[in-house]
Amino acid sequence: MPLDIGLIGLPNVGKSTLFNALTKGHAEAANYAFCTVDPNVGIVEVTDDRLKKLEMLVSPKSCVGASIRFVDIAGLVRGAHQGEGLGNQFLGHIREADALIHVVRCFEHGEITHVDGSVDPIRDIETLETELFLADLAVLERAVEHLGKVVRSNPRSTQKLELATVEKARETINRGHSLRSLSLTKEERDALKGHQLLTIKPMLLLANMSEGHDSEGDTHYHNLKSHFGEDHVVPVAVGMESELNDLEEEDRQLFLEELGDLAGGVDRVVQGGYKLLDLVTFYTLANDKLQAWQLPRGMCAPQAAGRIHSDMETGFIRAEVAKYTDLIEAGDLVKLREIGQLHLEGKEYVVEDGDVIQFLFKA
Ligand SMILES: Nc1nc2c(ncn2[C@@H]2O[C@H](COP(=O)(O)OP(=O)(O)OP(=O)(O)O)[C@@H](O)[C@H]2O)c(=O)[nH]1
Ligand SMILES: [Mg+2]
Repeated sequence: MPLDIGLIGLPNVGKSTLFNALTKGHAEAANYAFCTVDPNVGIVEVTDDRLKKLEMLVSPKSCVGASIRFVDIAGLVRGAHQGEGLGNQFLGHIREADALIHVVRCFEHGEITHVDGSVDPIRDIETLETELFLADLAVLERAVEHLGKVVRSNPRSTQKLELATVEKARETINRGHSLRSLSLTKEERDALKGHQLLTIKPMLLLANMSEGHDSEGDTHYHNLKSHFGEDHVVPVAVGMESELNDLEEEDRQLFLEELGDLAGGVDRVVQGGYKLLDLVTFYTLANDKLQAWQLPRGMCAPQAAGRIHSDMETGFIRAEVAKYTDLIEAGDLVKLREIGQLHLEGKEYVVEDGDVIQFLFKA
């Protein structure tokens, strides 16, 4: 199951251009609002140096990287939660996303229309966040009403915790805070899962920068960083990044030099997503197939096995774990076993970034 990331933002800010840069695709991107109507979906394999080194070491028959599914939706406008623009119905397309990338226009360009007439990233973020808040509020109001009836008719209902949690969430939104800011127990988090709320999703801000600008000297980017914190904002010259895909190698190098510290934007988006979601990567080698997988940090070996197949989680017996650096140093798994660095781990083992794991499970 790839990681699922939804691209959101006001109309005409560069979401589809970013989608094309990420997926090397050709979704329509043009200078008018609501250019995108049907969502674009693309799956991208994550570039991973460790996977390349492991592949060279073990020469498997096949090698599969971890992947991310990007969904590019229509621009949202003020009133989207009430069905303005195309927004409302399209919010549905990102309800299942694991995380959101909010594309914010920082680039100045007289000919590219801005729906609100000027470039003002902080205002734009507030406009969009308000729509997400109101969309969540509508879902929560309905849930409180429905669950309230269920619990009143059966005071011993198992949905009591769910009602208390949706009430708590509604209160948070009413106080003007996103659900991201709410600290929840695992049970409460599970209780909210089915409601597919939007402001609970981790969100990365992507500052779409003017080309030829060094990011540090850009006032819009600077404001965003000081307002939201450096880790939450990734600067990318989206227009230039999308053009890179169509260039010959020599021109590419020239282009990258011109991009200066903004180069490598697409990789930074992926890295930013991993950091935001606090993911680790682990590797498996089975049936001559080397594969990379993503897992939220802190998860145990059976849950890692569950990423591959649910039967492997339920039937989990133990895991044989090699540390990436040990394996590269030793040269192969047989040698690693000989020197006692292949570790047998049980159900409680917390998977670490870079682990190469073989699972033993009851079929
Ligand atoms: N100068 C400049 N233009 C850009 C940049 N990114 C996108 N554009 C242009 O802005 C216009 C809108 O880009 P899209 O990618 O279609 O925007 P969108 O957010 O998908 O728009 P909707 O689908 O209408 O919501 C296009 O003409 C792009 O070429 C950028 O970084 N710099
Ligand atoms: Mg678009």
